[in-house]
Amino acid sequence: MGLNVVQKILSEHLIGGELVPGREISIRIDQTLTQDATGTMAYLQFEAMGLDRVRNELAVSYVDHNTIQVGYENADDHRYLQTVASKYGIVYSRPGNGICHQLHLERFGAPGKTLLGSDSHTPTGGGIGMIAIGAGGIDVAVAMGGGPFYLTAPKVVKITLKGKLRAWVTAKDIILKVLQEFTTRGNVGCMFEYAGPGLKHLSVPERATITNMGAECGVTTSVFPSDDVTRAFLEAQGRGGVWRELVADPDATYEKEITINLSKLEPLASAPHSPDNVVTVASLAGLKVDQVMIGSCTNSSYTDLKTVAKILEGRTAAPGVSLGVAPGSNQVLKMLADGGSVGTLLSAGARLLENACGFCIGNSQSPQTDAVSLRTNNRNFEGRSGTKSAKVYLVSPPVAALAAISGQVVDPLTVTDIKYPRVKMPKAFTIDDAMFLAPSVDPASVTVVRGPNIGEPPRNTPLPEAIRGVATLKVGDKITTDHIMPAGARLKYRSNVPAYSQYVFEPCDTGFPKRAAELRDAGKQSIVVAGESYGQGSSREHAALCPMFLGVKAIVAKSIERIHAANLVNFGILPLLFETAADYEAISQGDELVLEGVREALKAGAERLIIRNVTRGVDIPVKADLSQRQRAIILAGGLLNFTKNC
Ligand code: MIC
Ligand code: SF4
Repeated sequence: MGLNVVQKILSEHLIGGELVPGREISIRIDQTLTQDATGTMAYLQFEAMGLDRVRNELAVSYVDHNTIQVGYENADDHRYLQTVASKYGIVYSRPGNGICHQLHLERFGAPGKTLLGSDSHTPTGGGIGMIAIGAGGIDVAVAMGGGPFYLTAPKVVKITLKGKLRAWVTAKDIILKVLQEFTTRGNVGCMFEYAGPGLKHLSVPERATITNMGAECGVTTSVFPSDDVTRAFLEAQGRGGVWRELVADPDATYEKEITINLSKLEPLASAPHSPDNVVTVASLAGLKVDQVMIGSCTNSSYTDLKTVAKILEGRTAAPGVSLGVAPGSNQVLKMLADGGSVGTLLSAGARLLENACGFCIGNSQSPQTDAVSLRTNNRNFEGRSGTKSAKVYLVSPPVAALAAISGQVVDPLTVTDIKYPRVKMPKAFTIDDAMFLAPSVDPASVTVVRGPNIGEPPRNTPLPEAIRGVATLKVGDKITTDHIMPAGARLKYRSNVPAYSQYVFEPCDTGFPKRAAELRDAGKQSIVVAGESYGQGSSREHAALCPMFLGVKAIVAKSIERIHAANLVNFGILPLLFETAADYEAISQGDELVLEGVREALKAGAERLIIRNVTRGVDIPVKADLSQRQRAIILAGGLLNFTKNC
C-alpha cells in the first residue's frame, strides 16, 4: 500500500512502536529549535542531564519573544542563552534577527527532516515539507541529547486544495477556512496533509502561513509535499542543495479527506476571542478600527509585507488608527529597505517595530481600553494583547492594510480604487547570516553566564501513595495556556519559577497562588478541575511547571490538549479525564478530594481511577489515558527524575 507524506517522513525516523493511529511511537529528531521564553528552562534542563554537547544534527536557539529588556531579566536570559549555546554546540540567533519560525524556514528548514521546537508554532516548518512539531522545553532538551521524541501515531487528514485564490484572498483565508471546518477542538492526535492542484499556486511562505496556524486546530502538525515550489524557495535562499522531492504515493490512504476550492474563498477573519470564531470580512465592513498590527510568525514574510507596502503606497493611516509593522526577519527588513518599502511604510505613518514577536505575545503595543484591534497573527484569546477589554480580529495583511488606511474594516472585494498588488516571491532572497553565531570550537573555554534571573529548574517529588487534597480551582471550557500562565508583561519571569508562580491563573482567579501555596505548605495537594480543551495554545511548560511548584498534583478535565498534556506528565502532574459531563458537575471549587491508592493503581496499569469527593460523599470515576512510559514518569515525579533513575 502506498504511503502519504506524513507516513514517509515518520517511517524514515521511526525508532519505536508501530505507525498505527492512536498508538504511541517514538521518532528520531534531526533538528531542534528553542526560543528565549521557553529556551532558558529547556537549556537548564539540558544542563541538568549532564551531557557535554548536543547530539542532534542541528540545534538553534532563537531570541525573539523577550526583547523588550525592561529591567535586567531579559538581558540576563539572553546572555545565558548565548553562552550556553556556544558551549554545547547550538547555533545562536541574536535578538533582532527575527522570529524563530520565519528564520528557521529561511535558513535551516529542509524537506523530509524532523524538527522539534519549544514553541507551538513550530509546525510552520511543514510549509517546506518537514514534520515539525511543537513540544515542551524538556522534550526538546531530550531530543538535543539525541533521545527520541514520543508522540501518538497520527490520524492523517488530507486537505485537497483546488482552484486558485482570487485577488485579495490569501493563504490566511485558507487556514481560517480550515479552522472554520475543524475548529480548535477535537483534533488531538491528527496531522493535516495538504495536496491537490491548488498547491502549485502557493509559495513556501504562503504554505507556512497555513501550517503555522494549523496549531490553532490542535493538530500535532501540518505538512505540504516538497515539490518544484519548495525547490524554487530553497534555491532563492541559496540552499537548493537540501531539496528533495517528497510527495504522497498515488494510492496513499488517509483517515479523512476534505476539499477546499480556493477560487470560491473570500476574505475571512477570526472574531474575538477564538481563532475558530471565523466570519467573513464582508460581515465586519464598517467596523471602526483603533489599531492595526501587521507581523508575527504567521504573516511577516517578504511577500506579505511588500503587499502591505504596495497597498499603503501614497496613502496614510487614518488618524484614529495606530499602525505597527513588525518584519519577520532581518532578511525581510533588509529587502524591504533595499526596495524602498520601508520608506513607503514610514510615509504611511506605520510604526516600524522590531523583528520579533512583540505585539503578538502582548508584551508591547497593547491597545487602548475597549479597542478594536486588527492583527495578522494567529491567536486572539481574551487579554492576550495585554488589554482585557480589547476585541482582537485576526485577518490577512491586505485586509489589515486597507483597514489602516480607512479607519474601519473594508471588504476588499468591494474596493475599486486600489488594484490588488500580486507580489511574487523573489527569485533570490538577500542572504546575510551575520546575526547567527556559530558555537565555540573550544567549548571548554566558554563559561556559561548565569545572572540573578537564572534559577534552577524545580523538580517534583515522586507521586505519593494517595492524593489528598482540595479542588483549589474549577474553570470552564477552553482554558488556554495564556489563562494558566500569562505571558505579556509577566514574560520576564520565565527563568524564575518562584517569581512566575505568583501569576498562575491570574486572568481567572488572582487568589489561586496563595490558596495553593498555603495548602502545599500544610502538606496537602491541589487538584484543578477544568472543562474541554484545557491547555490549548502555547507549548510553554511553565503552565505545568509553575502549578507543580504550587503543589498541584492532578488536573481533571473534560479534555486536555496534546502539548499541555505531555507537559503535565513531564512535570509529574497527573492528567485525568472525566467520563461524562455530569461528573464535571459533581465537583465544586473547595471540595475535599481523595485519590486513594493512586500510586499502586497507576503502577498496575489501571485505566480508570476513582476520585472520592469527601465533601459531597460521592465517588467520581475518571480515565487515566496514559502509556506505560508516561505512568513511569508520573510515578517518578517527572521526566528529570525519571531520566536520572534510568
Ligand atoms: C505563543 O504564541 O503563545 C508563544 C508565546 O509563542 C508560545 C510559547 C511561549 O509561551 O513561550 C507558543 O506558542 O508555544
Ligand atoms: Fe511569537 Fe506570536 Fe509566533 Fe508565538 S505566535 S512565536 S508569540 S510571533
